[in-house]
Amino acid sequence: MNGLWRRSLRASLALAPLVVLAGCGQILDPAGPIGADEKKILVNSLAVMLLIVVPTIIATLGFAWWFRASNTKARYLPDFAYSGRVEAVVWSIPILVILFLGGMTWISSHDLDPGKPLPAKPGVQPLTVQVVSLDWKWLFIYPDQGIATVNHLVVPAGTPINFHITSASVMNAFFVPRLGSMIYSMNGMDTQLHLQADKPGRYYGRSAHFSGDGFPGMQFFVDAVPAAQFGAWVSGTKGKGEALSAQRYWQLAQQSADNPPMSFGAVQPQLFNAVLMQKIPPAPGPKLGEPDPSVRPMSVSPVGSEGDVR
Ligand SMILES: [Cu+2]
Repeated sequence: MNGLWRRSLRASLALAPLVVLAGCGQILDPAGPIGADEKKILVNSLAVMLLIVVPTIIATLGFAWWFRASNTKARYLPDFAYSGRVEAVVWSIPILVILFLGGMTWISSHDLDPGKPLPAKPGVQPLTVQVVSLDWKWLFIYPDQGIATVNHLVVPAGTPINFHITSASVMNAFFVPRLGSMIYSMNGMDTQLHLQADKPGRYYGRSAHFSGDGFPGMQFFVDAVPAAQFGAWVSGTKGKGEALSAQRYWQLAQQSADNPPMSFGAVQPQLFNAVLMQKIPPAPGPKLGEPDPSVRPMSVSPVGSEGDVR
């Protein structure tokens, strides 16, 4: 038992840096204005809280040392019951911190409202991307360009991107850590999010809300490229390969896991609205209580054996 405990402790210690690198490392290395502002809030609120935590820890150690039994210079007050001055310090500092953190949250929540468009530099046209979370992949529709991709997003760097996000099935969360602002995708709802990548680069994105069997594979890359290269990518994709008709969309919406990136050279107009208004019926979603064998082979222990939780 001791050995097992020590082994699992060692395993979790070994994994800790990986967890930090995978999640927080990306958030602490923002690549756009929203991500940068969110990092600033994170660091500022940490600093405000440390302003309380550090003096409290020092004072605790200091008091314990000063009022030790062998210190004859410390005043001994066995009947001490109340001090107005101590009460004032103990209550006023937390109240100030709450006011300060609350004020910071109020201001930044309005500043970073996901529905608020980002300012575009003169001559830069913001890009609209419609996002649909399917079982279990991301569909990105470029309505103005008339193309679509799956599990791969190409955007021009330095250009504000207006995302319209919905889900064809259960709830998911759209999250590109280095660009900022995780936001939910929900069936029948048009969630808006405005992000921008400042520099060309490849940024990791994923679903951040568990949505069933194929959830681990709901990952994608955002390739931010110079504006000219984006134009070339659009014309290289447009009119080539498959078209995303309503029928093809219905096929795509069926459950499948670990989908490689793909693109469509044409998209049926108003497809996003048809999904949103549920003119196309919602995708199946995870089945409760039974693993879906169509998703991928899964090792399922026979009913009644160890590990069966029903
Ligand atoms: Cu949640």
